[in-house]
Amino acid sequence: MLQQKKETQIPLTRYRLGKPFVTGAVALGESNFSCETLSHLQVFTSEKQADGTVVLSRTMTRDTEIFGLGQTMGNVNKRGARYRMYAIDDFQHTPEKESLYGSHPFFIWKSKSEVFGIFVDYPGEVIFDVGFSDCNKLTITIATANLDVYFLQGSSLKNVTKNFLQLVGKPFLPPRWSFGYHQSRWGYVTQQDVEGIVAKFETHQIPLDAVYLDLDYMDDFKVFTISEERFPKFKNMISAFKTKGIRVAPIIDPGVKIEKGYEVYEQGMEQGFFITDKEGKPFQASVWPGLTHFPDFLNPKARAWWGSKYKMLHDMGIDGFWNDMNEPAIFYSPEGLEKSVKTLVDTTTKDKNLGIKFLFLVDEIKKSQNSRDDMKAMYHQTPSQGRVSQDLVHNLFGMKMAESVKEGYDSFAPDVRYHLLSRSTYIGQHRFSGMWTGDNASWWEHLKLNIQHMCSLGLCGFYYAGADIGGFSYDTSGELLTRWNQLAVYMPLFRNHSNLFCKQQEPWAFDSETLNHSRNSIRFRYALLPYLYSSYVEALESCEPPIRMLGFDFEEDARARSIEDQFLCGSSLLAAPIMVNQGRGRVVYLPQTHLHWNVESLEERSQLKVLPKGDHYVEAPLGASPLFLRENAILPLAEPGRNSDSFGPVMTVLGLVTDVATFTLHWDDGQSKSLKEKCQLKISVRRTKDSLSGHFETLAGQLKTLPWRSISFEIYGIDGNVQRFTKELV
Ligand code: MIG
Repeated sequence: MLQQKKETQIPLTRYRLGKPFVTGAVALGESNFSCETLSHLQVFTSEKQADGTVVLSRTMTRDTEIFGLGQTMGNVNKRGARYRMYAIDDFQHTPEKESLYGSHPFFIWKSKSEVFGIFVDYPGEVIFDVGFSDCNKLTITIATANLDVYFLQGSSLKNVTKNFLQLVGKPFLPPRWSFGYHQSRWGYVTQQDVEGIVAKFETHQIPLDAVYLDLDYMDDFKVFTISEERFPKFKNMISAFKTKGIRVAPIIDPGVKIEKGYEVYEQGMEQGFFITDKEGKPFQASVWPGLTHFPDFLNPKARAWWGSKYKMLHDMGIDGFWNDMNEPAIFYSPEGLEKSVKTLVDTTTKDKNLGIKFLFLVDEIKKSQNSRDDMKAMYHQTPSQGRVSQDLVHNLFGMKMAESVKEGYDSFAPDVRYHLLSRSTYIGQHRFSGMWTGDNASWWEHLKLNIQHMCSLGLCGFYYAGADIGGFSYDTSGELLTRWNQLAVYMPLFRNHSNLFCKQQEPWAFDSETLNHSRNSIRFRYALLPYLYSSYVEALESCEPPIRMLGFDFEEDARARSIEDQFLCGSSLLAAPIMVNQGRGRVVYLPQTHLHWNVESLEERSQLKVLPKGDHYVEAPLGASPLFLRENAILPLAEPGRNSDSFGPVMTVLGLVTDVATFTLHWDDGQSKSLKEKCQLKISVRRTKDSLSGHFETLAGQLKTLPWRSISFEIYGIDGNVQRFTKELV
């Protein structure tokens, strides 16, 4: 079924095999690219296997690097390992894990002679063997003969990424408060707990934008209910917080408790909105509330119904949510558990002397958790292909759940920007949802993973993302928290979260030194907020991820492309945080001249030094984190207040300028989609042989809507000397 060649605007081609499921990943209309059959794909050999799978393969040259694949373990350069796209709730993010919560089957092939992108749009299992089994071979195994493969031609990483975002759409813009500091913990059980936490931020004079509610705010884990016992004045709490500029984000779990009289259950049953089993009866499995049914987010009517449920929370003043357990996560299905128990009983009855068999039995019960058999036993009702097994569209569950929020808001609050984190994600979901990286651990290794995840996710379109600061599982130390805060100040999502079973990890939960370091980092975050927010807004246009690997900007520099423990934040900053216990310094590679600031606190800016391109050992005592500002770039720094709505009147502009540097500040009311009170201020600094000057120009809107009244320039020259001068804005 060869289609005729179309006038392509973007250098990309879709190669189709069979009748693929429409995932919704692609946002661009077909008329904008050419379409061919898979057999025409030239860069990869495609082969249909006897078992119905399709294998794409290609030999990698010695210099081939592979980037992308989103939320997977290991390096930013994905070569040398295997990855499996099949969303799973696995909280042990150890190096050998091939699947995590998200599925992002997009990568960029980069070698001396070629740069191109490949997106395998298939929502079931896809395995990428990137030089793992054969070190020179990239093999993609797709569990179907119905799929779309998009080939994106390009000339650079930047260019391929940009084209990819034309195809799958631009990321969403969350509200401004999404860029503030967020405190969370599974374990703020009562209203008093939550109020106590918020009060502590005031006592310790630490800015705060949001606090999260985990499972315990619900009545008996019933989604879209609120426990009157534990949160007797829920609504009052929300509005009291809101007057202080603090938002609340409750967790939303998809499992609906099977309970007569419970509204969500009754409505779902009445209208047939739940996922069904083989016989067509609602599928049952156990999650937090015990036995539950799962909404069928692939059915548009069910999705609309679920989306409308968020209105109850919106009406109370809540516009932030985190959709959890949406891989979907399953503790067990009665059938699955029965099978495991039977094996246990049978084996132990027959054999009283187990020996090595015991080791298999230890894992037997675990087999019923998140089992593939259960996914195969679940059925969606889809508009395009009727009844479809969950297993075949598995990776869409989280995306379609998030889409329900988007559709809900479109209908009941169309101009409101919501804050949304989703645990499970698929390509394209970034158009209407953010994400967090799930249950990491309080391990030093997960600091580096945080960077690697963010760099890989950015290439796949996920700009609004972040990891649990301090680590979700296990006890964290004050030092680990300090270093994590120093790293995460640059990430769009800046949230401290931990689980019920570990030590508390709020800024004050350790010693006074940790408290001071945390306060410094969080205040520094607020100083950066106008920069981060503006960079995010710019990124939506430029398609340059707000957090990216060095190789993205310095593509011709092989050394830069190999760096896994430094990253770029926006167009001005390079961060090289300390990521080892007791580390008091590190080697940093600079791909060009930078101004080095060992950030201790916002106010401490006396030791800044100009460093040339190359390797440097920089010291960083526990309270300090190495930051680098590019030559001919400037960094706006605000005076932090209580939250993302309160800043002091002076904006400092720090820079290393040898020629010209500009930065455009983007600001608006922070909450409307229509960007009310939008203002764009272009700030520039110019150095000539005998003068240095600062300028500003309003590109859009009115200066009076900005919180700033003057700009205080602090500009370094290549000789390391600084000049300071101030300009009034109004
Ligand atoms: O199985 O709601 O990733 O952030 O605190 C644990 C309790 C369920 C997993 C989420 C985590 C959340 C936790 N949830």
